[in-house]
Amino acid sequence: MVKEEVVLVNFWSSPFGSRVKIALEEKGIHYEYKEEDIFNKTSFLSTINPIHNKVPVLIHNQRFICESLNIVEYIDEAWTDRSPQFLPSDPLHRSQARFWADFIDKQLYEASKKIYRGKGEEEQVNGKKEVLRILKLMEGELGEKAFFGGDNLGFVDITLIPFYSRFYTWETFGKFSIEEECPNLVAWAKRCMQKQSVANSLPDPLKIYDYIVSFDKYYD
Ligand code: GSH
Repeated sequence: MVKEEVVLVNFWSSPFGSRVKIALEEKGIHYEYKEEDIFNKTSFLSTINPIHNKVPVLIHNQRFICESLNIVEYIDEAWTDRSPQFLPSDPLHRSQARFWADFIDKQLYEASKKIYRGKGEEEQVNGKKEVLRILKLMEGELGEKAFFGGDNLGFVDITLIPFYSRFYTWETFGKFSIEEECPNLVAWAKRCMQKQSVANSLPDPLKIYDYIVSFDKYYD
């Protein structure tokens, strides 16, 4: 059997890259990890992701797949014989999972940046309000389920959980407690962290905090 080439090109702090790591680990796919310094990008990155020039990028047998959610879907489909399936088979449930993943993707990161990069108190307070609104909506969507995917980690879980390692930074900058505001969501996050795939893929929250305070570029 010919050995498959699976390489993840990523930057250690990236919540987007963590999604890909979780997906690969959940399916038990062996991969090589290549760190790309996003402050000093290689020309290789522009070859494998010419449109966005960002990480993560997955290389699978010399094909380049970009954009984290697109990569997670690719992994689900390219290794469809491996469980678990991240997206449900029912078209309605599939579209709902994609809807929530898209919602998180479009809103959470941008809102959270205002908490630690906001210019002035007003923007910071707005960022905090927006983050809590999003997290509360997600808590409502989770309801009584163990995971967004039901009994197993699914597409929405993989999309959202990487941000858990940023909760400490948001809370410290914003002076609030996510656990007080969204206890069920934090219980869900702790449940996710019990999975090896998640625990192995998320950066240390204190390291993220130190990293974010250590520079003022609009990068993270
Ligand atoms: N929508 C992209 C995804 O989901 O993969 C976002 C990727 C992204 O923003 N990556 C950051 C990056 O490569 C690292 S967290 N930044 C470098 C840059 O913006 O030039």
